[in-house]
Amino acid sequence: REQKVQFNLAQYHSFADVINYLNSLAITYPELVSVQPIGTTHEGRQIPLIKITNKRNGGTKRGIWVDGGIHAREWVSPSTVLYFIHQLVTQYDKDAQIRQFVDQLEWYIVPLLNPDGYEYSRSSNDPEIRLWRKNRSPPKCIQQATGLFQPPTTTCCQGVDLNRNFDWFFGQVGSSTDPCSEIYQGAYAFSEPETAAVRDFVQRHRISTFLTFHSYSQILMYPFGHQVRTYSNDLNDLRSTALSAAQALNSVYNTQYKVGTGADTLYPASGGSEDWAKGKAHVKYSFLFELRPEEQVWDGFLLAENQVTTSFYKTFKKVQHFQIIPTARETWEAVKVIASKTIEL
Ligand code: ING
Ligand code: ZN
Repeated sequence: REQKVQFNLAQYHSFADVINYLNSLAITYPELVSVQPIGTTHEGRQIPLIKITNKRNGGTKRGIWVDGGIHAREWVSPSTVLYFIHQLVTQYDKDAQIRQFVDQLEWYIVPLLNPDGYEYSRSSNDPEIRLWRKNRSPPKCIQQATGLFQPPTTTCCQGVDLNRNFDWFFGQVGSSTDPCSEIYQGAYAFSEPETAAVRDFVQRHRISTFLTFHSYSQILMYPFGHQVRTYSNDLNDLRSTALSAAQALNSVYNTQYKVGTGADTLYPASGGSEDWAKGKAHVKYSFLFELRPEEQVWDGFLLAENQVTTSFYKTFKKVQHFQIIPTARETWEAVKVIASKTIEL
């Protein structure tokens, strides 16, 4: 059956290609896979969710939520999540551990949570477009003073930072009320169809583990990100799981990850999905991955598919590691550790 579903995981794909891939998996592996839309974006795209579980054994199973591509320019995130989907579906018959994951868990996976932003970022190499972060919510306009006795000008900008739009200390820190800002939080929590879709789906299903994938910086974060030195009361469980996951990731190519909260490792920011999942939806395990490359790289969103394409990587030594497949492979090892912990709950 693997030959029937052709999809090159080593390349970046359009939204339409991703939809076709998910649908062909559902047709080819009907006993494991279903695909459903969880919401419709401002530009009218349906956000697809793929559910992977062994449908022949019923009963209530724990759910694992996985999303990629919440930020448009972080292209390696959806690619990595698509690799997970491929592993779960095609290794079911070949790998006893994967079979256990698919038999005993319900995987709810959204590889492209922000399809409007993603397609926009693919539409040009102009940095303003390729490096787009937000969704494509309609223009919001603000009056700006230009000077004494000058008429104010009106500026209109599109897009909300979806990872500032969740209901967790919304609008408090590391976010902006300026619609032109890259970290514009939106008019109110869950104002956006993409974030409202996550909220509704997670609240209506039994989700034990929430995993959200970003790039870049090589950090595995646990809650909370809105304030330094602020943790959930089961910090020890989250931290030990994250450390085991980071160690498993490291064992593949020796990639070094930092482990900690977003506030302690990067900067405080409120309104993030990982914090909301833990603090408001009460999932047990909530983690945010910042994938390759490491923090110090300046053009890390332009992670090469499988060749050295960007100026920076030409001069960089560990070039072969900045690729989709190695990034996905090592990250999958971390996800398997977290999935095992979810089964043990
Ligand atoms: N990084 C996350 C962001 O949304 C984050 C990381 C979240 C840091 C919450 C601190 C708190 O800013 C990316 N990739 O945008
Ligand atoms: Zn991000």
